[in-house]
Amino acid sequence: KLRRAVCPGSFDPITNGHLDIIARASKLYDVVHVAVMINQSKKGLFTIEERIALIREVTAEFGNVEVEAFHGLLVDFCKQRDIPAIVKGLRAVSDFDYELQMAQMNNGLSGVETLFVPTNPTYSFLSSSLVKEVATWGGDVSHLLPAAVHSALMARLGER
Ligand code: COD
Repeated sequence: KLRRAVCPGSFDPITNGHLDIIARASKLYDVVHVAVMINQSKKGLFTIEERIALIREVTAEFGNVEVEAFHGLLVDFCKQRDIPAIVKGLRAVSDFDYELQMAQMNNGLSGVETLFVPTNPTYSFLSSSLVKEVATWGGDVSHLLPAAVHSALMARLGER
Protein backbone atom coordinates (compact mmCIF):
# COMPACT_ATOMS: atom_id res chain seq x y z
CA LYS A 1 0.00 0.00 0.00
CA LEU A 2 1.35 3.41 -0.98
CA ARG A 3 2.03 5.88 1.83
CA ARG A 4 0.37 9.16 0.93
CA ALA A 5 0.42 12.70 2.31
CA VAL A 6 -1.09 16.00 1.24
CA CYS A 7 0.43 19.51 1.18
CA PRO A 8 -2.55 21.90 0.95
CA GLY A 9 -2.54 25.61 0.24
CA SER A 10 -3.49 28.52 -1.98
CA PHE A 11 -0.15 28.62 -3.81
CA ASP A 12 -0.83 32.02 -5.40
CA PRO A 13 1.90 31.48 -6.52
CA ILE A 14 4.09 28.65 -5.17
CA THR A 15 7.25 30.00 -3.44
CA ASN A 16 10.57 28.44 -2.50
CA GLY A 17 9.11 28.04 1.02
CA HIS A 18 6.25 25.85 -0.27
CA LEU A 19 8.62 23.99 -2.55
CA ASP A 20 11.00 23.18 0.32
CA ILE A 21 8.16 21.58 2.31
CA ILE A 22 6.89 19.61 -0.71
CA ALA A 23 10.43 18.39 -1.48
CA ARG A 24 10.97 17.21 2.08
CA ALA A 25 7.55 15.50 2.18
CA SER A 26 8.31 13.78 -1.12
CA LYS A 27 11.31 12.07 0.52
CA LEU A 28 9.18 10.75 3.39
CA TYR A 29 6.12 9.53 1.46
CA ASP A 30 5.53 7.41 -1.64
CA VAL A 31 3.10 9.94 -3.10
CA VAL A 32 2.64 13.61 -2.16
CA HIS A 33 -0.62 15.24 -3.23
CA VAL A 34 -0.47 19.00 -3.59
CA ALA A 35 -4.02 20.28 -3.07
CA VAL A 36 -4.73 23.77 -4.41
CA MET A 37 -7.69 25.31 -2.61
CA ILE A 38 -10.42 26.89 -4.72
CA ASN A 39 -11.63 29.99 -2.88
CA GLN A 40 -14.59 31.54 -4.71
CA SER A 41 -14.62 34.63 -2.51
CA LYS A 42 -10.94 35.48 -3.09
CA LYS A 43 -9.77 36.05 -6.62
CA GLY A 44 -6.06 35.36 -6.86
CA LEU A 45 -3.34 36.84 -9.04
CA PHE A 46 -3.12 33.47 -10.82
CA THR A 47 -6.04 31.25 -11.80
CA ILE A 48 -6.26 27.79 -10.25
CA GLU A 49 -5.21 26.27 -13.60
CA GLU A 50 -2.16 28.56 -13.79
CA ARG A 51 -1.16 27.72 -10.21
CA ILE A 52 -1.47 24.00 -10.91
CA ALA A 53 0.61 24.24 -14.10
CA LEU A 54 3.39 26.12 -12.24
CA ILE A 55 3.40 23.64 -9.35
CA ARG A 56 3.54 20.70 -11.79
CA GLU A 57 6.45 22.29 -13.61
CA VAL A 58 8.56 22.92 -10.51
CA THR A 59 7.79 19.60 -8.77
CA ALA A 60 8.21 17.36 -11.85
CA GLU A 61 11.78 16.46 -10.86
CA PHE A 62 10.59 14.81 -7.61
CA GLY A 63 8.71 12.14 -9.57
CA ASN A 64 6.06 11.42 -6.91
CA VAL A 65 4.03 14.63 -6.65
CA GLU A 66 0.42 14.87 -7.87
CA VAL A 67 -1.21 18.28 -8.16
CA GLU A 68 -4.98 18.85 -8.04
CA ALA A 69 -7.50 21.55 -7.20
CA PHE A 70 -10.00 21.05 -4.38
CA HIS A 71 -12.92 22.84 -2.84
CA GLY A 72 -14.75 22.12 0.35
CA LEU A 73 -13.10 20.44 3.28
CA LEU A 74 -9.53 19.21 3.19
CA VAL A 75 -10.58 16.13 5.21
CA ASP A 76 -12.93 15.12 2.37
CA PHE A 77 -10.09 15.43 -0.17
CA CYS A 78 -8.06 13.14 2.12
CA LYS A 79 -10.87 10.62 2.61
CA GLN A 80 -11.54 10.31 -1.13
CA ARG A 81 -7.87 9.50 -1.83
CA ASP A 82 -7.07 7.46 1.28
CA ILE A 83 -4.56 10.05 2.53
CA PRO A 84 -3.86 9.72 6.29
CA ALA A 85 -1.49 12.66 6.72
CA ILE A 86 -1.36 16.42 6.11
CA VAL A 87 2.14 17.95 5.95
CA LYS A 88 2.45 21.63 6.82
CA GLY A 89 5.37 24.01 7.14
CA LEU A 90 5.68 26.06 10.34
CA ARG A 91 7.39 29.39 9.77
CA ALA A 92 7.18 30.95 13.22
CA VAL A 93 5.15 30.81 16.45
CA SER A 94 2.70 33.17 14.76
CA ASP A 95 1.69 30.30 12.44
CA PHE A 96 1.26 27.92 15.34
CA ASP A 97 -2.06 28.99 16.92
CA TYR A 98 -4.09 28.71 13.75
CA GLU A 99 -2.27 25.62 12.48
CA LEU A 100 -2.86 23.84 15.80
CA GLN A 101 -6.58 24.69 15.64
CA MET A 102 -6.89 23.37 12.10
CA ALA A 103 -4.90 20.22 12.95
CA GLN A 104 -7.15 19.49 15.94
CA MET A 105 -10.32 20.23 13.99
CA ASN A 106 -9.25 18.03 11.08
CA ASN A 107 -8.26 15.20 13.40
CA GLY A 108 -11.59 15.44 15.21
CA LEU A 109 -13.50 15.43 11.91
CA SER A 110 -11.88 12.40 10.35
CA GLY A 111 -8.85 11.12 12.27
CA VAL A 112 -6.39 12.56 9.73
CA GLU A 113 -3.03 13.47 11.29
CA THR A 114 -1.12 16.72 10.67
CA LEU A 115 2.68 16.69 10.64
CA PHE A 116 4.59 19.95 10.98
CA VAL A 117 7.92 20.49 9.27
CA PRO A 118 10.01 23.41 10.54
CA THR A 119 10.57 25.86 7.71
CA ASN A 120 14.05 26.27 6.36
CA PRO A 121 15.11 29.49 8.18
CA THR A 122 16.05 31.02 4.82
CA TYR A 123 12.32 31.12 4.07
CA SER A 124 10.78 31.81 7.47
CA PHE A 125 9.63 35.31 6.46
CA LEU A 126 8.33 34.22 3.08
CA SER A 127 4.70 34.22 1.97
CA SER A 128 2.98 34.44 -1.42
CA SER A 129 1.27 37.68 -0.43
CA LEU A 130 4.52 39.44 0.61
CA VAL A 131 6.22 38.29 -2.59
CA LYS A 132 3.36 39.78 -4.65
CA GLU A 133 3.43 43.04 -2.72
CA VAL A 134 7.20 43.48 -2.99
CA ALA A 135 7.22 42.56 -6.69
CA THR A 136 4.33 44.94 -7.43
CA TRP A 137 6.49 47.84 -6.24
CA GLY A 138 9.58 46.72 -8.12
CA GLY A 139 11.45 44.83 -5.37
CA ASP A 140 13.62 41.88 -6.38
CA VAL A 141 12.02 38.56 -5.38
CA SER A 142 13.91 36.34 -7.82
CA HIS A 143 15.71 34.49 -4.99
CA LEU A 144 12.39 33.61 -3.31
CA LEU A 145 10.68 31.84 -6.21
CA PRO A 146 11.52 29.06 -8.65
CA ALA A 147 12.71 30.62 -11.95
CA ALA A 148 9.58 29.63 -13.89
CA VAL A 149 7.36 31.14 -11.20
CA HIS A 150 9.38 34.34 -11.13
CA SER A 151 9.00 34.71 -14.92
CA ALA A 152 5.26 34.10 -14.68
CA LEU A 153 4.95 36.68 -11.90
CA MET A 154 6.90 39.32 -13.82
CA ALA A 155 4.76 38.66 -16.91
CA ARG A 156 1.51 38.89 -14.94
CA LEU A 157 2.47 42.13 -13.18
CA GLY A 158 3.60 43.58 -16.54
CA GLU A 159 0.12 42.93 -17.97
CA ARG A 160 -1.42 45.19 -15.37
N1 COD B 1 7.94 28.00 4.43
C1 COD B 1 7.40 26.80 4.70
N2 COD B 1 6.11 26.48 4.52
C2 COD B 1 5.35 27.43 4.03
C3 COD B 1 5.81 28.71 3.70
C4 COD B 1 7.19 28.99 3.94
N3 COD B 1 7.74 30.20 3.70
N4 COD B 1 4.79 29.43 3.23
C5 COD B 1 3.72 28.61 3.28
N5 COD B 1 4.05 27.40 3.74
C6 COD B 1 3.22 26.20 3.94
C7 COD B 1 2.43 26.22 5.19
O1 COD B 1 2.31 24.93 5.69
C8 COD B 1 1.07 26.68 4.73
O2 COD B 1 0.05 26.16 5.52
C9 COD B 1 1.02 26.04 3.34
O3 COD B 1 2.35 26.12 2.87
C10 COD B 1 0.09 26.77 2.38
O4 COD B 1 0.35 28.16 2.37
P1 COD B 1 -0.61 29.14 1.52
O5 COD B 1 -0.38 30.51 2.05
O6 COD B 1 -0.40 28.90 0.08
O7 COD B 1 -2.06 28.62 1.80
P2 COD B 1 -3.17 28.99 2.88
O8 COD B 1 -2.59 29.32 4.20
O9 COD B 1 -4.07 29.96 2.24
O10 COD B 1 -3.89 27.54 2.95
C11 COD B 1 -4.83 27.24 3.89
C12 COD B 1 -5.48 25.85 3.66
C13 COD B 1 -5.89 25.67 2.22
C14 COD B 1 -4.47 24.78 4.01
C15 COD B 1 -6.69 25.82 4.62
O11 COD B 1 -7.42 27.01 4.50
C16 COD B 1 -7.61 24.63 4.33
O12 COD B 1 -7.29 23.51 4.64
N6 COD B 1 -8.77 24.92 3.71
C17 COD B 1 -9.72 23.94 3.24
C18 COD B 1 -11.07 24.07 3.94
C19 COD B 1 -11.08 23.33 5.23
O13 COD B 1 -10.90 22.14 5.31
N7 COD B 1 -11.31 24.09 6.31
C20 COD B 1 -11.32 23.59 7.64
C21 COD B 1 -9.95 23.64 8.25
S1 COD B 1 -9.97 23.04 9.90
